Amino acid sequence: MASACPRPLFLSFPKSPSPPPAVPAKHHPSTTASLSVSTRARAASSSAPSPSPSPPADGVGPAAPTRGDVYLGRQLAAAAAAGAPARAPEEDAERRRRRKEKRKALAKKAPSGLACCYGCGAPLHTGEAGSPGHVEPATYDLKKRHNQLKTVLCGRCRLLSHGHMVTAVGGHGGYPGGKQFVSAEELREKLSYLRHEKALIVKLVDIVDFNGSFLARIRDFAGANPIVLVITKVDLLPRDTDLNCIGDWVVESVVRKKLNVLSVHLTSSKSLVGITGVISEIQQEKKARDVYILGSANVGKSAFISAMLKTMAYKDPVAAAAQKYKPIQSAVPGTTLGPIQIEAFLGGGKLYDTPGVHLHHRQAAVIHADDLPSLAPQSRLKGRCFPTIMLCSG
Ligand SMILES: Nc1nc2c(ncn2[C@@H]2O[C@H](COP(=O)(O)OP(=O)(O)O)[C@@H](O)[C@H]2O)c(=O)[nH]1
Ligand SMILES: [Mg+2]
Repeated sequence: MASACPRPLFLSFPKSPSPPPAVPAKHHPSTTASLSVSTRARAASSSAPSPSPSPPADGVGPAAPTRGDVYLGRQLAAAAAAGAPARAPEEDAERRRRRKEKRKALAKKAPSGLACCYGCGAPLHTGEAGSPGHVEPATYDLKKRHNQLKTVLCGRCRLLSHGHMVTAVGGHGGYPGGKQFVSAEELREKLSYLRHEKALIVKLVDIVDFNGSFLARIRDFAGANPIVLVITKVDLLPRDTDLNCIGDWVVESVVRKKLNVLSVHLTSSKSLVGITGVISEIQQEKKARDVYILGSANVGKSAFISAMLKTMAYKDPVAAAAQKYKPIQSAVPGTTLGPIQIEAFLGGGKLYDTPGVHLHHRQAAVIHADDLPSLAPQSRLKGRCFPTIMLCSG
């Protein structure tokens, strides 16, 4: 598949409805089909079984309807014609339940008026010192007076930006060590509104730990929204790696995992490889929707946003301005604690950095935060070939 593509680092899925490994979400063939079926079904239900068609009033014989029957029949027919509730009560209850669930999920989206730290997305406060979002009262008051709360970095983010490892997320999928202010489950909940939004999802996967960081149940977060798959940190692959082969392998893996994506990109936020390709794909597919960068913790979401803004800043003054207040990136997972809205596009739609999803099987869940930076690869990995021992029978 990769060899058929014009660009080596951008693997687009076939946009035909033939039995492709992954069907382009923008065509949504299955969605369209089900929509037309349900429309037809509704039309049929409103027209067809008009309740007890009234027999001719001038019928004769013993089976002739009484005047009362005729009256009742007419009343029912009139009610059906006026669009009286044709749905079963269970169907109504189900609809109501779904609408309530959607309203509840959307309420979890942080209100736009709430001031959050631009580094981690935690709401700003002057309460418990050391907790995410904490700011000195004097600074808070001054910035609030000048309407500049959007430019405030919380105390924890200041430490993180100077290389300190400050943990904040605990529990199942979080990691041990330090004070844990938020649980991994609470962070996951913060993303639950997303499946009800109309958005373009950019899903990030770390090439150094592809299966571990893949975030298997992405549709739980993304709903039916289209997904662009971005593989990060390719600068860490051994020097002679054939990226076309890696691309083929990624596409095969995605097909095996039964995930529908628009395209696959191999990128590095450090060397900026492949970033331009993702930007043009996003610009083409976002269609005035918001763009959400999703992925498990530490795959490089905040670094990817920085790389995007840096690349876009050459042409886009809005992206250039957004560069000043970028989300913090750090080797400690759980840096980003709430969706961070970034004004990055000239033509409408916002870019969102999101809290990483913590997975209990990743090394961060068992290794102390202080030891994590020494385990994170800093330079290219070196390939090793081990001799294989052939066992001959007989
Ligand atoms: N070598 C390399 N490191 C990266 C890249 N992207 C991110 N990182 C590092 O991975 C760690 C996690 O990055 P971050 O953006 O904070 O991850 P997030 O939790 O997904 O937002 C940081 O130490 C980054 O410097 C990349 O493309 N190449
Ligand atoms: Mg982050």
